[in-house]
Amino acid sequence: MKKIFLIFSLFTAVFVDAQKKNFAIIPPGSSEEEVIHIAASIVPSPRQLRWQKLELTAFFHFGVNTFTNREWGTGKEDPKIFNPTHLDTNQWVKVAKDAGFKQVILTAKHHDGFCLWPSKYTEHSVKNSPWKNGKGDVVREVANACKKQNMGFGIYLSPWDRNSSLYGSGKPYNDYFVNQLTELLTNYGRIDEVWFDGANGEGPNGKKQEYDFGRWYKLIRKLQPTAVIAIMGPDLRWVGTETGYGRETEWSVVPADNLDPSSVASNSQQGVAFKPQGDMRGDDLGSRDKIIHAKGLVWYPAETDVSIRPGWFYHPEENDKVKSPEKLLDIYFHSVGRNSVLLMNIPPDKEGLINEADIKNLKEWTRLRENIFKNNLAKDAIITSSNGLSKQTINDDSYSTYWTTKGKDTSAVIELKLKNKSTFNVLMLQENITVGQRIEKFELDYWTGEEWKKAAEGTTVGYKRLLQFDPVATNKVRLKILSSRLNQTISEMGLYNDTVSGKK
Ligand code: FUL
Repeated sequence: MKKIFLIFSLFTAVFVDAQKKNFAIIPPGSSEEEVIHIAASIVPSPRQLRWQKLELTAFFHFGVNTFTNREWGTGKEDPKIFNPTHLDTNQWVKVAKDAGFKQVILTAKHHDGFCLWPSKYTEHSVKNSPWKNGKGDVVREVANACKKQNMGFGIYLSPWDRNSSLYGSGKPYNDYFVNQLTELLTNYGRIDEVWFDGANGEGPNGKKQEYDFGRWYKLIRKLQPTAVIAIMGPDLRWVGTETGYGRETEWSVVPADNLDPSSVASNSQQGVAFKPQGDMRGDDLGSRDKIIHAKGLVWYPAETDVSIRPGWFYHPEENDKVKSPEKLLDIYFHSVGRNSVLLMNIPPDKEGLINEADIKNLKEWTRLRENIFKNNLAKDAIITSSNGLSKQTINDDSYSTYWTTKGKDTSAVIELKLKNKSTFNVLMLQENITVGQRIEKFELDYWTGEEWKKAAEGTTVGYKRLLQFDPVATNKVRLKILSSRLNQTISEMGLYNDTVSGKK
């Protein structure tokens, strides 16, 4: 009997797992409640989940602009200007790793069309530069440094190419782009992220280039199936600003009305059934109001990009304008702490090194973060919950174990009796997104000795939510989950004392 039960459970687990998808087409005539339940059951694809857990990724903008002191090159640069004197990609990757970044993305080709690798398909590249007598390959050096230091590696390949005479010609340019993409996806080992930005200028013939995104996505899925495709891609969306600040209410499930059933059937194995559409910059992309009339829904999480300096490329006159450690900390709270991954740009200088000014601020930022988050005051708390299961897992330091409630319970109270009376001003919450993103409204209360008082309140949680509030001193708190789309999960909960930021 036990055996039969086990086989049945395994079958159900596999069956239920097979149902878990990162998109859904809403059956016509679905009730509001049915739509909300479908939304709550959409989960990230394995590649999206891996990416979300990175939390911090770094951008390296480097190329001819580094030498011309521009932000956007014209494509008419002489390749001979590219000549870093002390290029050391191990230093770049080490600086990023020491600051807690888990992956880096290199601008293999920016809008100027200059390739940091010796592409066979253009003369506008490192092969015609004096650097290493034209025998160098920056893409290879960064890829190797990442392998050596166990870091993820991604490429930025600008669709807009101001150098190529084919730009604006339609298919011939798309062929050229596919050739370059193929070089990058086949010659450098594992690629973890491919970043396409949206800039699309005029070609030399005055025509606009129509990008064949569908063809590019299929190529990436074929050659690098574990890579996420970002921004102008189906896996990650741009948060909508370049400030480093994400949305207060950040849903990873958003409407996708262009999910067409026939392309879902033929393309979903490759994960390219969804093509981004519309403006994703509003304040609210995924609330009930936004999704109840959707024809389709998709897991499409936000990536928050920002530069540590005013520009994306290195400019010597900005050495004293590197963002301060306190500013970087504020950005961390409002990006990683708002259900997003932070992609921070740290541009190498003309020598081919990360500048001391950036290193100094990154080091201090890292020290501040470590100081705040090393001591979880909820660690040894005694936990009780009104209606929850596995409550002891919310402070066990393991993301995969989680507290949850039964099917229809969409509100709950979790009480924590702390080991000692403590002072804190930061709450950290994590939902287990392998189950879905569900929490819509929560509140943190603390016990004054006589009564419960509200310390903070929030809306979405998602992979990670950090909330800052006025310091409270107490030995008892309660987390009230006031509204959720289905039974909610909490993987981890933390309470911390931040003496740097103050109230936000
Ligand atoms: C934008 C580009 O135009 C900027 O130069 C930079 O690369 C940024 C990350 O994306 O679209």
